[in-house]
Amino acid sequence: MAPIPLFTSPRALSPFSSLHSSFVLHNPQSSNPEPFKKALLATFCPEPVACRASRRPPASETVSLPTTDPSAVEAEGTGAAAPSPGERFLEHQHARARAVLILKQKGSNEKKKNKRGKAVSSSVEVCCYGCGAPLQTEEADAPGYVDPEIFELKKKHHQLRTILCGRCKLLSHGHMVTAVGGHGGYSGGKQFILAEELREKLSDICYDKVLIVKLVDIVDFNGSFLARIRDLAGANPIILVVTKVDLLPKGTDLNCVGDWVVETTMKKKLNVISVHLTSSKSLVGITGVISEIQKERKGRDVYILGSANVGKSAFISALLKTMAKKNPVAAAAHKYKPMQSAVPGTTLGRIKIEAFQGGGNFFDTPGVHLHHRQAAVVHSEDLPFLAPQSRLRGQSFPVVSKSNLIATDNVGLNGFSIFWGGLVRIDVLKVLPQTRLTFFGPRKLQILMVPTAEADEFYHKEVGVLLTPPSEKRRELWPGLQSVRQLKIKFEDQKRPASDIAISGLGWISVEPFGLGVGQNEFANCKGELHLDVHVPKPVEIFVRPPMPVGSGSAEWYQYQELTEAEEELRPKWYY
Ligand SMILES: Nc1nc2c(ncn2[C@@H]2O[C@H](COP(=O)(O)OP(=O)(O)OP(=O)(O)O)[C@@H](O)[C@H]2O)c(=O)[nH]1
Ligand SMILES: [Mg+2]
Repeated sequence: MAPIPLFTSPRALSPFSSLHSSFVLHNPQSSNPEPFKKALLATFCPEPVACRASRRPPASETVSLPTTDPSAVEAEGTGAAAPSPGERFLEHQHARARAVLILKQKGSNEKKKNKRGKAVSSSVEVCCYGCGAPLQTEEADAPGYVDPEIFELKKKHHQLRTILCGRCKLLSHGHMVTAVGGHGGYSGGKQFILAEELREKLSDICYDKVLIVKLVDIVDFNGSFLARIRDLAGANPIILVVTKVDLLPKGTDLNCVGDWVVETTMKKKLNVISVHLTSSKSLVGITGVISEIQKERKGRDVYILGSANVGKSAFISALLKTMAKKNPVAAAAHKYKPMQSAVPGTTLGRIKIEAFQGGGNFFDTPGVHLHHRQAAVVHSEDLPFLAPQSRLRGQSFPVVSKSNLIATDNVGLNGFSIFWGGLVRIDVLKVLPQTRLTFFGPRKLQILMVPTAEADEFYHKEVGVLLTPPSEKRRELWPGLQSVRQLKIKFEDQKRPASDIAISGLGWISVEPFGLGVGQNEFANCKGELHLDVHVPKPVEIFVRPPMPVGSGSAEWYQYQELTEAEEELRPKWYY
C-alpha cells in the first residue's frame, strides 16, 4: 500500500458538561446497586462515536480481507475439511521424523528408563503443537502432559505431531492455566517455568540470519513495546506489527494512529522496515504483512517476537489462515496452529511452523514477561480482568451530559480521587474546572470517584469488593498501591488532549485540559500545568505520552508532523 498522505484539520471538541459534588461515582456496567445508594453523582458517558476516517486503504487491500466472527473460529486442532493427500503426506513425514527422534532418545536413555514402567521420559523433545512444551507423561499438572496410553497410540500411528497437551486443552476451553511462575503476584512452584527461563529460550536468535516480526499491543502500546528488542533480535531486520486494532474505539482513523505509532517508534530510536496495524480477529492488515514478509524474508526464517500476551500466536494463526487460500503448506500448518489464550505465558517453547512453499518457517516464541506490567502483580486467577473483550469505550470524568452543564460548583475534578479497579488511583490536585479525564481499558474494571480526603478509607474498605482486581480471595495478600508518581502535565493547545497517562499492562487515560465553551480569554488565563498524583502497585510503570488519536473527532485534532522530503524518506511507512 502506498504511504498515507498527511492531513491536519482543526478539532471540534465534544460537547462536555460536568456535575459532581461528592462521594462515589459509579460504573453503570456493574450489576451491584448497593454502593450507589450513597452516590450523590453518578454516571459516565462513553466517548461519542461517529466514523470520520479521512482516508481508506486502496480497494485492492480491503476487498480481499475477510472478516472473522470470533465465535465461528474452529476449535484448536480440528479441521472442517478432510485432509488433502498432500497434507496427509506432510503429516506422515513429520510424524516419522519425530518418531525417529523419540526412538533415538529412548535408546540413549535406556538405562535411565522410567521406573514407572510405561511413562515416557520428559526429556523426549517432541513438543505439544499448541504451546511448544516438551510432551511428558509423568506430571499431570505440568505443561506438556499427555496420557501415556494416548501417547503410545499416537506414536504407533505416527501422529505425535497432532498431540495437544492437557494444559492447552484446558486453555482452549477458556480456563486460565498459568505456567509461568516466580514472577509478580504468584510465587510459582514445581510445575511452573520461570520467566527468565522463557527469555533464555530466545537468547540465540540474535546469532542467526532471520527476519524479525515484532508485535506490540495497541491497548498497551508503551507497556508492551519491548524497547530492548535489539538484545534479542541482534542486527536482524524488524517489521513492526501493532496488534488488536479492532479494539480501538469506534470512529478511530487508522491513518492518524499509524502516524502516531511511527512517531512514537522513531522517538524510541527503533529502526524498523515498516509498521503494520493489524487485527487477528478481523484480519485487518494481515494481507499487507504477508506481502511484506514475503518481500523481506529473502529465504530466511521468520521469528515472531514480543511481550507476553500481545497476540503472537493469534497473529500466526491469522497469517496461516490467510496464506492457506493459495498455499497448501500453510493450509496444512493451520490445522495444528499454536494455542492462543488470554493467559500471559501460553506459548512455552519455540514452535516451528512450516508455512512457505519452497521452504522456510515461521517461529512462534514464548512472550517476554516484563516486570512493569500489571499482569506481573495480579494473581493468575484475576488475569481475565485485564483482557479487553470488546471495542474500547472511553469513560469520562466529570460526567458528560449530551444537553448542557447540569450544574457545577466550579471546581471540576479538583480534590477528588478516581480509582480504576483496585489497580490505579489518581488524585486530582490542580486542574481546570473543565478538565476531563477519559479512561480506556478493560471494561470489567469499575471506575469510581470519591473525595481525596476519604480515598484511603474507601480503598481500604472496598479493595477486593468494589475495587477489583484483586478479587476478594486475594485482598489479604494484596500489597496495595505503594508507588506514587507526581505528574505535572503541561498544556498549550485548547483544541486537543494534553497527554495520555498510560498504565503498563492496563490501558490509558486521556487528559483534556478544556471542555467546550472556553473562550480565548479564559484559555489565556488558565495556561499552565495540570497536577495529578498517580498511585499504582510498586513495579508498575506509568508513561506520559503524546495523546493517541482515538475515537471520532480525533482526526480533526491530530497534528501530523511537518516533515522534509529527506525526513519522510527516512521514516518507516505504515500500512493497514
Ligand atoms: N481483540 C483482539 N484480541 C486479540 C488479537 N490478537 C490476540 N488477541 C487476544 O489476545 C490474547 C493473547 O493472544 P495470544 O496469541 O495467546 O498472545 P501471545 O503473544 O501468543 O501470548 P504468549 O504466548 O503468552 O506470549 C488472546 O486472548 C487472544 O484472543 C486481536 O487482534 N484482537
Ligand atoms: Mg503465544
